[in-house]
Amino acid sequence: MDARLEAIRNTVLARNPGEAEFHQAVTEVFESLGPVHDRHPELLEAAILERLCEPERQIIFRVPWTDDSGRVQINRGFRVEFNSALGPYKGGLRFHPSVYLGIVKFLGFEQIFKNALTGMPIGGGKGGSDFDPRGRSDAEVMRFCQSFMTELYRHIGEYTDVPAGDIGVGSREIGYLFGQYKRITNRYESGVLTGKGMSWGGSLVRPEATGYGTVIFTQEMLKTRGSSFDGQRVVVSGSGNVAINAIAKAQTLGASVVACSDSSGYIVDEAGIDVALLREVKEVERGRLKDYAVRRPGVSYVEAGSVWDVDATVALPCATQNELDGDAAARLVRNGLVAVGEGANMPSTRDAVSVFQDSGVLFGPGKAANAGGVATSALEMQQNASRDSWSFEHTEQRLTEIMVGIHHRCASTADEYGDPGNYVLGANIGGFVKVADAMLAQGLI
Ligand code: NDP
Ligand code: 2IT
Repeated sequence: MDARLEAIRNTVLARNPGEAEFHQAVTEVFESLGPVHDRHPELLEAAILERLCEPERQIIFRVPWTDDSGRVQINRGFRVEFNSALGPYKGGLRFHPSVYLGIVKFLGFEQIFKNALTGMPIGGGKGGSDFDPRGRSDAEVMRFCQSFMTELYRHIGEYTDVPAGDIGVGSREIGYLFGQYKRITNRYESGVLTGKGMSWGGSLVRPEATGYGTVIFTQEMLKTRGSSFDGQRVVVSGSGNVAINAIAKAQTLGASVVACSDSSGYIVDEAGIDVALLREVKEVERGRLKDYAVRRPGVSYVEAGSVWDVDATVALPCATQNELDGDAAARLVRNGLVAVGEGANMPSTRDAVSVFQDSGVLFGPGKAANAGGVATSALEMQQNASRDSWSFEHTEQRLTEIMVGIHHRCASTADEYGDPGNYVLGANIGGFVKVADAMLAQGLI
């Protein structure tokens, strides 16, 4: 890392002790930015990096609610409003027991660059709670969401901060959150949340967008080697919103998707995953992958274990951060891996990224490859602002153009900085330059 940047990075780490994931995300971005500061020393003068690493505002709040047995439960809520140089803060809410400030900040920090890469007018933010929705009734989830919004509503708004879903937050949770926002404010402010239901302001393609976009980005990478998804053997981690839609899209492009996982284990389905059955088990019944294996002949279920033990030519990690380490990366590479598209945020450890890059595997980092979700959220905001709704075909076309555009921006930036094919460098510099320009133009704020 450039010595000037390393000094700033060390100060950021010291100012934010114990936030390992935030440290990791900052370090990875800083490792790419030396050459930009050689060309633009004025960025150092204006302390752009120090400002970028300090969120504009961080909100931490108590979320009290009662469970079905009448017991009082207390969770912690977060919203980190990281950077508004390009537009209102935009980013999802994560409900998972592992959530703490370090995870919300890593996600919010990544979101700044991702959102810049989309070319849409959106700043970066993220939020969530350590609430675990697993095993909770609908009524409990609703009471939790209502309590969460009872604090959050004063901080968000169409022109201020626009949350959406992430792990543990899908259309059900967005519905309860929106209902409570409307009730407290007495405003039908569609653009305050994205990922809404289709009959009340949502956008077609938003549910599919992250998974579809990840596959479109990966297909663009494959094209640079004269290849495509057709005939690839694909392994996907996770079996939530991003994973299921990545599986569906990869299959329509001719790939054979043979494995996916949840936090309990993974399935191997050599005949190709049956997406309709997977949706039934995971989305309708909110069940476990084990149930899929029970219902479909010829499928094996491996309890615990790592889905990355299954050979693949294309890997799409779509579950969570740091789920794919250096050893798993080396094993995949030895067994014929050609490309990785990150549907999740920071799923590959720094060791894994090095293994992929050193061995010439096409590697699409999350902040580029999974930007289709937030980009389609911005399309939802556009439709809400004009009180319009677009067709599936039109919206999917827009998503495709945006993903092809992000790929182009990453590839051409990597070329410009003398490291062709390095999408990590391209994404970090491409996103950073846009945000830094806007911050310089807007003065010291
Ligand atoms: P979902 O909640 O729909 O699904 C998450 C999936 O990942 C589940 O299969 C879950 O398994 C698994 N998972 C979650 N946490 C862990 C863990 N700690 N260990 C192992 N498996 C885990 O979330 P999404 O599909 O929306 O999100 C997946 C990833 O994609 C996240 O990294 C998210 O930040 C990222 N992302 C999401 C976007 C979106 O639009 N939703 C946009 C861009 C990125 P289980 O059910 O067992 O918990
Ligand atoms: O990580 C992400 O980009 C998301 N969870 C989606 C954010 C959004 O505002 O749609």
